[in-house]
Amino acid sequence: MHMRNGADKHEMENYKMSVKELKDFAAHIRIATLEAIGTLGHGHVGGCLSICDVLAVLYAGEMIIDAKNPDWEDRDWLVVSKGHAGPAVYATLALKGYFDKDVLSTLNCGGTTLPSHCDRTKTPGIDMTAGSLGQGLSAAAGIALGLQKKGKKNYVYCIVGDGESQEGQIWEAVLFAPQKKLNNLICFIDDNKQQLDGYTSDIMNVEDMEKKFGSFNWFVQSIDGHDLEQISSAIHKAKESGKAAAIILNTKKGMGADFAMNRPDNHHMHVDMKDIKFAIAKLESTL
Ligand SMILES: Cc1ncc(C[n+]2csc(CCOP(=O)(O)OP(=O)(O)O)c2C)c(N)n1
Ligand SMILES: [Mg+2]
Repeated sequence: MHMRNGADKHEMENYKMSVKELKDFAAHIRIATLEAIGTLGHGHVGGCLSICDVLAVLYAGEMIIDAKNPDWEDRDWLVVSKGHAGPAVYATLALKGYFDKDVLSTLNCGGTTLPSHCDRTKTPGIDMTAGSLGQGLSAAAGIALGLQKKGKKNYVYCIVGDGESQEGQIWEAVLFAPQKKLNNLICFIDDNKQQLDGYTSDIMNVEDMEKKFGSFNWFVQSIDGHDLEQISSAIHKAKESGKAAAIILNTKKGMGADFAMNRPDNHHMHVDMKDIKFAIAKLESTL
C-alpha cells in the first residue's frame, strides 16, 4: 500500500469510522441528493442513488483529500465517468465541507456551480468533467500514468456505469491500464443492470464483466455494491494487488428510495415532492 506525507491523519480518520457511522453517512448522501433533485423537480435519481455507498466509503476517509484545498497535489482523484450522477457527488462534497450545503438547492439552475453533469471548471472537488459517456476511464488512466511519471503515490478512482461500458473507448482504457502497470488506478463498475431506456441485458448485454476485465489482466473483484464493509475491504485488497484493479459493484438503480427502485423508467425522472419526502423520512428513520 502507498504511504505519503500528510496522509496519516486521514488514514487514522478512516479506521476510526464505525460501520454505523458509514451507513449514516451514506444515508445523509442519499437524503441530500434527493433534496437537491426534489427542489429542481427532476433529475437522474436512479443512477445517483446506486453509487451513494461507494461515495460514502471513498469520502469517509478512504480517499486522501482536503476539502479546504480541493486541488492539493497530494490528493487522491475521483473521476465519475457516469457524469449524470453529479448530484450524488455534489451532496457528498457538500457534506464533506467543500462548499455550503445551501448551494445544493441551486442544482442545474442558471449560473449554478452545480450543473447536472460533473464539470471540473465549475465545482470545487470535481476532478474531471464528464457526461459524454465512455471517456472517464481513459481520463482516469491518463491521470494515473501522469502521477506515476511524477513519482506521486496518489490513487485515482473512477466510477463507470454498466450501460456506459458498451462504449468502445472504455475497452481501449481497459487494454491500456494493465500494460502501463497502473497499480494506482481503481475502477468501479456500477453494475445496476439498467441504463437510460431499459435493462442493460436487453439493450446490449455487457455480460460477464469480471471475466472481461480479468482477461485484460486487471485484478477484479465482484461485490455487493451496497455493502459498505465489502466496498472498503475490496479497496484494500485492490491496493494490495499491485495491479490496475476493477471492482464490480452489484447495485440497484434507485437504491434507498422506494419510488425509484424496481422500475424500468428510473433514469431521468420528474419527481413528486410527496415521494421525495416519504423517501427522506424513511432514510432518516435509519439514522
Ligand atoms: C456518449 C453518450 N451517449 C449517450 C448518452 C446519454 N445517456 C446518459 S446516461 C445514459 C445511460 C447510462 O447507463 P449507465 O452507464 O448504466 O448509467 P446509470 O444510468 O445506470 O447510472 C445515457 C445513454 C451520453 N450521456 N453520452
Ligand atoms: Mg446502469
